[in-house]
Order: sequence, then C-alpha cells, then structure tokens
Amino acid sequence: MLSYDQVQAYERDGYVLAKDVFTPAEVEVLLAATEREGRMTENVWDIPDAAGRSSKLAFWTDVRADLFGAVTTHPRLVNNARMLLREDLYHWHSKLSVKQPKTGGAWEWHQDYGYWYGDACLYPRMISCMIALDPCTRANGCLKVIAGSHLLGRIDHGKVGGQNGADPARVEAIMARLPVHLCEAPPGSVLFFHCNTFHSSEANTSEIPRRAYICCYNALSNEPYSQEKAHGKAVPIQVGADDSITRFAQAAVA
Ligand SMILES: O=C(O)CCC(=O)C(=O)O
Repeated sequence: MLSYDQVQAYERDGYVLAKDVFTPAEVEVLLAATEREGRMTENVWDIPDAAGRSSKLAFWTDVRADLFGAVTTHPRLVNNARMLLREDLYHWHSKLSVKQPKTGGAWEWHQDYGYWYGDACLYPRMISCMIALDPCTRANGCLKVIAGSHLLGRIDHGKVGGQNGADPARVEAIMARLPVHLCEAPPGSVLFFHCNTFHSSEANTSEIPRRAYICCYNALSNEPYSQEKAHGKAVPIQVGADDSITRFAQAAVA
C-alpha cells in the first residue's frame, strides 16, 4: 500500500510514482501478454503527433477472466486507487500505450477529465494508474506532468497538432507558474495520477520501446448522468488476488 507520505504527495502534486509495485517476474508476464493475447489487435488506435510520428493505444472497458482482467482488478492498483479517491470505484477503461523505438510519437498536454467530462461524468473523481513495463526515460518518451495542476479545475480542450489537447495559451501560462516533472519510471513502477493532472509525453527517439498499461477508474458515486458515452459498468470492482498475474502465467504454461 502507498504510505501516508505518498498519499500526501498525491494530494499536493496530483500524482505519485510508486516503485517496485510489480515484480520483474510479473512485468515479464505482462510484457509477453502484449504480444500474445488479442487486446493489442481488437480495438487499437493510432495517435498521430504534429511531427508525423504516432503511438498506439489498445483500449478496453470490459473486465475479462484473463490476464488483462487480472491487471485491471489487481489489489496493488485498486486498493491504492480507492485510498486516493477515498471511496469505492469501478473500472472506467484500461489501455496499453505503446511507443515503438524511433517512431513512437508524442502526446500533447491534456487532462484526462478534459475528455471524460464529455463522457457525462460530473465530478473529476477519476484516477489513472500507469504501469511501466519498459524502463521509461526521457529518451523513450516517459510521461511528464505539471505538478499541482489537478487543482486548476478542468481546462477547455480542442484540436492541438491533430490530437485533442488543452488550450495552448492556457498551458503556457500554467507552465510559467507550475513545475513540469519528468516521470522517469523503472519497470514495475506505477504512476497514480489525478484526472485533472496535466500530462504529456515526447516522442520515442531511443532504440527501445516504451510500453505501459494504464488502468483508469471512476468513483462509484460519479456514475455518468448519461449512459450514451459511459465506459465500464458502474458496479463495484471485484478485487483480484495478489498473485493473480503469476497464476495466469502458470495456467498458460500448463
Ligand atoms: O502513453 C502516454 O505517453 C500518454 C497516454 C495518455 O496520456 C492517455 O492515455 O491519456
């Protein structure tokens, strides 16, 4: 579980990076699954950037009895996310974000609630948990955040360089007052961040991929007022077992 100091850091900065949440053996299983199972081909988006590069995002809202479901329901994510949101939650969506070596593109500055507001969620009571699968560094386009930006409220979003990003003039003014933190993250670490925390990432100019799972949750009290654009079903998440990732790997071998 996150420590008291880590919870305080999240409340102050809008994010906290927790190291060694998943073991090297678990990361190995998760990485292998990105090649083997269907999620990477079922609902995959290209995210083009202004320089003509692009990154890939595989996206799902359901929780299946498979390895991806084990990640989404994992107690080291869900129980910490519950603590940070201070209430029970449900699965909003999960995704695998991939930046291939040399070609993986940048993400513009945005707040996740910039989009989720449009999905009929009334409160910014939503959180993302980003699991580093590769070493995430400046060179391969690790996440950057504007510390403390979760306290600004939601900023208008529109088209920025082919993506949906926040009003650039406003972002510039925010960056003149608040620090940008580079979230370099070793494999197995988890970046918990608030849905109003500004984040972006640069292109992957390195020789190694930058792959990360991002599991997103909504507070149970924050069910969208319209189901038209709702993501996952607003039912309390069934938390999985602590060893669920390695158990799935053993079952796959047997
Ligand atoms: O993978 C990244 O670098 C950013 C992903 C992101 O910002 C998102 O999915 O909202």
